[in-house]
Amino acid sequence: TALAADVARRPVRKAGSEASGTTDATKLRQEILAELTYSVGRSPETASTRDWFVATALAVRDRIVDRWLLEHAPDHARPRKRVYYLSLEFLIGRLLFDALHNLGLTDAAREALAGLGVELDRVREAEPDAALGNGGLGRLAACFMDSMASVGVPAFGYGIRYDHGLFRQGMRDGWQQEYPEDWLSFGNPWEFAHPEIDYAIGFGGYVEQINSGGRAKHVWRPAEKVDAVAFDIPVVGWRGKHVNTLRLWSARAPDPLSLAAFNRGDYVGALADRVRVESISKVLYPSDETPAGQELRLRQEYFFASASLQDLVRRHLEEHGDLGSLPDHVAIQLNDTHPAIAIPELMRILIDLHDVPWAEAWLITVGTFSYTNHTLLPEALESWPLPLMERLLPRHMQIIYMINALELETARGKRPGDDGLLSSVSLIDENGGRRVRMGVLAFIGSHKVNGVSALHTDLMKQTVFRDLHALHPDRIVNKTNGITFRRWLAQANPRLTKILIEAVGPELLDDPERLELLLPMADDAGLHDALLNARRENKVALAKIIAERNDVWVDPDALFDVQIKRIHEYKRQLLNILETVAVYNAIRAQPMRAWMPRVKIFAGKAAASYHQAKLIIKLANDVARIVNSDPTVRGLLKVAFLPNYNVSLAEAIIPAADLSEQISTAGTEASGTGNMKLALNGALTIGTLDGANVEIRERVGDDNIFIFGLTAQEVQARKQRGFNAHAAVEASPTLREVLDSIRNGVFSPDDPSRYRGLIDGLLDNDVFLVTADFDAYFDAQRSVYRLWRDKSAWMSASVKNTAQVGWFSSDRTILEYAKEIWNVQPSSDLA
Ligand code: B1H
Repeated sequence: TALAADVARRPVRKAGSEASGTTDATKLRQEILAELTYSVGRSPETASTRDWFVATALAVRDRIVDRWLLEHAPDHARPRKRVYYLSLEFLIGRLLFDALHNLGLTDAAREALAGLGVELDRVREAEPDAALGNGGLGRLAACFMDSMASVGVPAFGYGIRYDHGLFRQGMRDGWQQEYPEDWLSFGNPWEFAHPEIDYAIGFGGYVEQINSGGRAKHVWRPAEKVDAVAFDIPVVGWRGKHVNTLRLWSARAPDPLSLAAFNRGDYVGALADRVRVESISKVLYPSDETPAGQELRLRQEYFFASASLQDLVRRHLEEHGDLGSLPDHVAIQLNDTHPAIAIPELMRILIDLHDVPWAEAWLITVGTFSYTNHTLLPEALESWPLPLMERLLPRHMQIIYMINALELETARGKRPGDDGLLSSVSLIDENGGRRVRMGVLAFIGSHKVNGVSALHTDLMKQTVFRDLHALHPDRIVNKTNGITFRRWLAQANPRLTKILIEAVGPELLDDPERLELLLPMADDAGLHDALLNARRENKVALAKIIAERNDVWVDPDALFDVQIKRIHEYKRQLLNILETVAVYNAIRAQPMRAWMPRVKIFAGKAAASYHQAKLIIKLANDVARIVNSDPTVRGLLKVAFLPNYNVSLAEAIIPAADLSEQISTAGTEASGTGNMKLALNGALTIGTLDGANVEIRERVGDDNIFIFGLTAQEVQARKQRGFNAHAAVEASPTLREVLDSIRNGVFSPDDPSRYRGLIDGLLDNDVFLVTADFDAYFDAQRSVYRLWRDKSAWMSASVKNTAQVGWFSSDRTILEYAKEIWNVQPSSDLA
């Protein structure tokens, strides 16, 4: 176009100085064009949507970098205490709207691109969804990065730059198929490669004892070395006030190839070592709540923990000169036990490399580290076999034995003769092959240990860490999870956000607890209408996605009932499917009754090796096929399992949800964060008293949430008594009919015995008490219908949800960590 040609004729590399006086959109347009020309190497006429995305991202990145460099300039005021958030997962998703929104550039970017004939929303979708995480734990790390930059906590996130994130989920005949994910295949415009920032990471070998000036010194002689290379992504906070760094490590072989092998003509062999070494950062373990247990995973954990510690120790020494002051300037947060090997690694660095005596090194270590526990499920508690640890990390194993000996001595002093206590707090698990318990290591190496919801923290004290808690009664604290409202409200749901800002003012964007100002308007018919219209548009958009992906037509006026999360038996998607079948049976029994139209929406991935979870996906799809095509149902009940759940799909589903399914067996879901996102967007929760649901109920009030089922205590008691599913089924004709129909192949006519094992297993050993909670859940769903029928009552409850969950902002969570765990001052407090 003439316009594009005109602007392209005078591109500017840095428009900042030259374009003063022009509007933000004009300036941004010039910057985007300059990037398109000089960085992407394309003209506007030939640029693809992806090219436009890259150009836009680079232009926005430039704006972030200016602030970033300012803050990290060497002559900047004396550095404040920093937080290092160590996590094997950062589920960051797409970043363009994060950056635009936080910089206040969304409208300018829309206008800038429109002037070039390009649509911002299409550009947004050209960005790959960075899935460097499994689920809640990884998404929490991403929300925390946003909040730390927003409240002004100086921080680095440290993780791994996986070449391949969480697998892409496809469906074949309703069965999950895993395909490799390839987010980096077209480059990543947000990152800065720093090949010059690299650290050698050792593995294997042996430990030599040498005599140095009369003192025994240990020298680890690793057999293998891998280089960790830094890639930095700037993380800009709200209103661009502060920029932190997400530093991800990539593995690089010290020797790119074996020339000897190459010269022999062995081309594959020439590269073999490199491929083996670099496999460390190739792929994210898709395990979720079931630790992988493979050697490569342990290598990943040590690789990134060691690189991060070497990096932060170097920075600390440059700034402060001595390691004794480390806890004054550095707080390291361990996101679950996955990075816990950092504890003996810091001890090794202090003792072996800097000659710090043991006792002092231990004080420094405990003063620096803190640990977040995210699960109580026994199968998810990480432990490593001793022989593997001894082979891969011989020096760390010596240090772990020493830590253990000293800890047990202290325990013996406090509780003489209590052998049960000693074996429960020991770092070494002696039952069934000796293993190192990473939870114990993380606990005793930290000054604070936190759970992620009030209930979860209480249960931690009573169960997994009961004895450690008795020995260290001040160590466990609660930090209820949160979510970033910038992404999960403002970006994901602009229609709702607009209404809320009109109602309570734009200050909402700085302080979500202002949402409470909505309360007096909870019954306002005008507000209800506006909200209903916005929600309907969101539902139409989701209906379109469902039509495209599943070839299923759904009615936007039906109740959208959603369960979106990893597929796991404890999360009880099965319970939801059983209720779906019960409704189906009821419709078939009385086809002409006035059934309330409802859409059951499921999405989530199952770990590739988790057969039961994959069978549950298949069941959801089988039920969907039968129900959706049954003419007697007349479309009043629809079921859709949306494939490939990820952050972007969540952003489309959550604003369109009416009902949020949070139905885990009480005591199993540590917190949940999807529950917060859905309630914020006005969905009502149907849920158990589990995780953060408990605190959501406290805030929104019993009348505005559908709570059902056994409590955590009752679950414990039932299990102790020995729960009998047969009796529960006998007592519930509805449930019996449901189980019979599934078991007899009503939903799997092609393979009538497909679900026999599933149903018999449920009757034999109903680990997650699905049958025990069925009737209560079914009744709760009937209460949902009753309320849904009364539109204004429903909307009033919906407003009361949105209004009262502002507290679940991750800004609030981060301020609590800053004050009670890290002892850092956020800059929002300094002003
Ligand atoms: C959570 C995990 C997890 N808890 C092991 N534990 C993993 C465990 O790859 N692994 O080995 C991966 C992930 N993830 C989740 O954390 C909890 O289930 C949620 O309830 C909680 O909201 C979330 C954030 O705290």
